[in-house]
Amino acid sequence: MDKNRMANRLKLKNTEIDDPFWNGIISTVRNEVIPYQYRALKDEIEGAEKSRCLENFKKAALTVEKIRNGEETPVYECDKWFYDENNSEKGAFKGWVFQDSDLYKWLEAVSYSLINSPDIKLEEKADECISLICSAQLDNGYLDTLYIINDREKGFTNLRDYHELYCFGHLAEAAAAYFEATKKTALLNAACKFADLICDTFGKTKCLGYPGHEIAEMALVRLYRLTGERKYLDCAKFFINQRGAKPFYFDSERNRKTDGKDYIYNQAHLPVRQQNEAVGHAVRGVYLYSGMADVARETEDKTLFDACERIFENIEKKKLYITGGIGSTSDGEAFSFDYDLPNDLAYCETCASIGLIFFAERMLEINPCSHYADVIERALYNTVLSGMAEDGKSFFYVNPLEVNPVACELDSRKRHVKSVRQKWFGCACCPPNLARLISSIGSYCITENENGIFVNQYIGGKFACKNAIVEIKSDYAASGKVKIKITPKKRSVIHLRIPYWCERAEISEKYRLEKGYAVFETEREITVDIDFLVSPVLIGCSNLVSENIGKAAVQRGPFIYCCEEKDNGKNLHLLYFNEKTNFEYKDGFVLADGFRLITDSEGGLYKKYEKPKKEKMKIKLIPYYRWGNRGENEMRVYLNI
Ligand code: FUB
Ligand code: ZN
Repeated sequence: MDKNRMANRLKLKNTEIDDPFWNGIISTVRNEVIPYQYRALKDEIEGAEKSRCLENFKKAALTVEKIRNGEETPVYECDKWFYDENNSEKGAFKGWVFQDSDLYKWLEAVSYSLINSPDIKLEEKADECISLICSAQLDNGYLDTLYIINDREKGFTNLRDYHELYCFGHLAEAAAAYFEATKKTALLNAACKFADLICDTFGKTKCLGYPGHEIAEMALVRLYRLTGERKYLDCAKFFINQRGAKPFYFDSERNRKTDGKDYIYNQAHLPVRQQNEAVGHAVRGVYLYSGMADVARETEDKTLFDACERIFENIEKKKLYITGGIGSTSDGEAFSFDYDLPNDLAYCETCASIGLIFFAERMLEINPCSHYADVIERALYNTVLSGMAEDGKSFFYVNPLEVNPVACELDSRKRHVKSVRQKWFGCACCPPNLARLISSIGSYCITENENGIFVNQYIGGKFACKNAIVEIKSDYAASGKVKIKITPKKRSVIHLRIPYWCERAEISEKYRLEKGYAVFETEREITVDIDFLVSPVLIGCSNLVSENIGKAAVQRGPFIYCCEEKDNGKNLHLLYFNEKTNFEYKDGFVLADGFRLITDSEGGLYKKYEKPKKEKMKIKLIPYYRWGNRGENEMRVYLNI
């Protein structure tokens, strides 16, 4: 860990995005997704699964009022992950145990949106929600509507499953963001009060537990950075160091003794410094690894950082889909074994790719190397964007690379795969996560340190770094052309990422190559013209991925392409690329030379082998993130070759 090389992302308020590709997406999130999610939280969307989120906060606020008035409050069971009319009483908590986090994520997205686009009405709505949240907090700082409504005695008794530390993490993230956006302190005070209680509850001589679903670790570091309260960092470190310690805490809290294998799901099977591989529930994993990277940086803990590097390498080299998706199996929404990357059964939760971006961004800041930013780009332009419809009104939770609507309906192994985006989900973790990432995308473009700046994502806009103003005019998404004006305040080393897909880059300034960046120094204002020559290419996959032998995909710039039934007819498995294909690029589509096998069902299911008959065709491909916007149909990323 070289402190001199470490860099920081810019604060969102110092960035102003203006980009032909991203403007539309950001305004869809601001004008459609954020208001839509507010209505979803209030259960106002017809035909969508109920959220019950605000309803729970109201019930909790009422309970708190009763407690303060010395009135009796009912006790309900706290023994499930999900509560509805059928399995719980009327006055009890409803929804998933982590339902509170949806409101926190919405508030975080709102905060980022307010930073770049002030909106008094939206801020008023957020303030109302915040005052509701504050009125649902117990006097000792505890804040989780499930336990406040159902049974306060049970708080912190099922850390493995029931998510109160996860909800705290999202509360803290939202609180820090809302403070940064508005300087208002109500939510931050609530988060700190809960954080103080957590610090008083957990520790070497106190409760030895840690979160079953990680995020509190990185949230505590964020609170520490904002408030300077050292105990928040110490608590994050404690949680990380306790994971996998024996006796397993998750055993102790349920009075049993196991070999800990089950805790792979929670990344708690081994102490984190002994972990070499990304395992278990994918979102949990990348949130933990992000927290580990934060703590490693703040405490200069090399062994912890080494574990982060090993795990990142394992993901990047063996567990990452071409689309930037992670988590190959629906069994536990989890990472699978190395090179197990099925296309049709893939889980690839939108949240998992978002979490991967958090992890990669932290690694990039600690050790600026372009491959971290490459992973961010891969996840962002493909799986993350695919999580939302172009109109911002429906969402994917699971992002497979191959879909046949009939199979989704009839094959129970594919029940998790939806062939059209959904209006909302009872378990609605992904849409608000997507909203908070897209609304804060400005802070993922550039990192800086004392010596210079690193341009990591070529998104257009104006960026006020400490030692330079950087203005980017970008047509990166469409043509790979970018113009960057840099006005330094002192001599600065400029690093421009050469994207992983770029075979030939033309950069108007003379540069040397260093860790994947084109590097040069300047002390005067300069304008650099960049042309990352973009053309469609066929991409092969390691033959250790058994699924993709004899197959290829198409990539153009940062986008992975896919083939849809709408453009190519049914039975996409019959299509072959011509390996010597020419490509045409027209109106956002790529056209490739290929063949279609002529269907041969007449002779029955089995017959003497004959060379298959093919007919030539032009295969039409659309960027993966845009699939499923024209009705239900088959889709494939990899085709035969
Ligand atoms: O458990 C909370 C969230 O719900 C997870 O992060 C998602 O994977 C979904 O299971
Ligand atoms: Zn999710």
